[in-house]
Amino acid sequence: MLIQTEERYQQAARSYQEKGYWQPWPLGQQLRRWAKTHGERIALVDGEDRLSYLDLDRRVDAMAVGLHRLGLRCGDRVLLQLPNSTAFVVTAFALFRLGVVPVMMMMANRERDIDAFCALARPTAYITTAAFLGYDHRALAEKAQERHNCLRYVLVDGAWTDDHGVTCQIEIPNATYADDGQPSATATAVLLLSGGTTGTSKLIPRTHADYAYNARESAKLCGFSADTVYLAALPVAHNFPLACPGIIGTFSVGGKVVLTRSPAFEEAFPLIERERVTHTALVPPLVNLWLNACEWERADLSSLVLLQVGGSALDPKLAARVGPTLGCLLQQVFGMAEGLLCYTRPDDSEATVLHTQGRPLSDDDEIRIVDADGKDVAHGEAGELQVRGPYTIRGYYCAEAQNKSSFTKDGFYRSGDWVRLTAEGNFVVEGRIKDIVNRAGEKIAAPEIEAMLKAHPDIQDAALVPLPDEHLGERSCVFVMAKGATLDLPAIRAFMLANGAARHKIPDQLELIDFWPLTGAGKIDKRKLVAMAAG
Ligand code: OOB
Repeated sequence: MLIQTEERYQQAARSYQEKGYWQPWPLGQQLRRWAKTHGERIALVDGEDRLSYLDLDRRVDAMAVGLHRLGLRCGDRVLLQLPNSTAFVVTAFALFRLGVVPVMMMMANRERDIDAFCALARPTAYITTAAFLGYDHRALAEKAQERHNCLRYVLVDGAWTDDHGVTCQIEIPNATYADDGQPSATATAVLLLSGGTTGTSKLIPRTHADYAYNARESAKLCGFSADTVYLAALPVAHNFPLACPGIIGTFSVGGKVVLTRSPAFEEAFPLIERERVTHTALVPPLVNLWLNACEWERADLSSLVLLQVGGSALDPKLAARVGPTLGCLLQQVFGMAEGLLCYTRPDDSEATVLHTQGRPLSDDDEIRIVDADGKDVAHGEAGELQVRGPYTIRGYYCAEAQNKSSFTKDGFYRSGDWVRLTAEGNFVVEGRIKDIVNRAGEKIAAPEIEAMLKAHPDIQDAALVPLPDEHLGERSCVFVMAKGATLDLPAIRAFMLANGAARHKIPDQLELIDFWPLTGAGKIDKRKLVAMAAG
């Protein structure tokens, strides 16, 4: 059975190569090719920093040589925790060039996530910045190093401090990386974080070839060209601004990437005006903030051509305000770090763009919509979306047991999303069957939080559910069966922070409960809990 699956995969891989989806160059090499073609054109703008394609390629070389001298080697994993910055882009591409695989951490990740990533990926280095938004990231990394002996190096703001306290810059100016020891294009390029549906973290291995295809094909679909100015407003460690088409897609066509530390309109609007931004990507709660800000902010946003919105459900009423307020096209994006991307097309009808989540990027995306028994539903009926294709993973990183439940025997990813197809073949996301809270596009795995809270001495049992929220789309509400003592939200917050939880995973609301409503199968009935919280 396993051999058959492997053979089928090899067959599919060959066809992706023959069709030109998977090119033979790893991402570090791709950047060299783009630098050759686009030379002096501006690739990256970060504040007053402006790098041409050639500048960027040189910086990436200088960083790759430095990291190599330090001892990082093809196949090693590292934790990468940097804000939207030139340093992120240079470091990520230097790692790609070396074949060192970054775990694309969010700035919000704290001890608990770090411990999970270290246990899974055994990273040799932690690359971070001294401080961000008032938080001491250097200390976070140094303490992680004390707990995990796999972490040989902590790199802070491009420098490394040795055992004698001597600090040296990593980049070796004017050095050229010889491109020996290069990764194969089908090797893993990055480990993306999974939204997660279980108690344990999962990492998503994307290969150089599939990720480059993901970005290039998205750029084509979105009409990106050398004239594109892409604002990376969402956190760039996320798949959406990184490769859908995002930074990598913009580079693939010779466009210009503009970085902003925060997606807040106060920072983004002046940049859009100054750099004449044409494309950007947001999650729905930010769209709401931007559109409201347009009512009083007098910024010139007339350069905008297309606003991509995805990550969580977009209210059609909000969607309808985008065109009239921003004067640009809207695109709905229904994607997942595991692979599959669905886009509405720039030439779709207004009804399609406002009311559907588009259709798959690739002709070779294989889609199934199935019922609870795994049988295909009739056309137009809702069911779980399963997918297999040229840029969708066939398994999580080192997670054999998980993979048995997250993938079908024939290699389809069970998305956990509940969808239906319209007559025109566009998806409508109706809901989901996975146990998460989608809080402003950030996915929170309910079992992870529940397990953490059950370790609290005053908590007998806990269940996390999503509640509709005007600002966040969904907020997290925890139902707790307490062991007598009075328990409140500040106590839960303090407990979770002390346990190294990321801030956004702390529940927004607490409900105390004396007995659980149960389903017929005897499980906690989360639908009932949602109804109870709604009053
Ligand atoms: C994006 O990726 P992830 O991995 O953070 O989350 C994926 C999940 C999907 O399975 C779905 O449950 C939800 O996020 N989702 C949406 C959605 N887009 C994503 N739910 C409703 N409507 C949408 N438009 O979120 C992501 C990755 C690449 C591009 C865009 C988003």
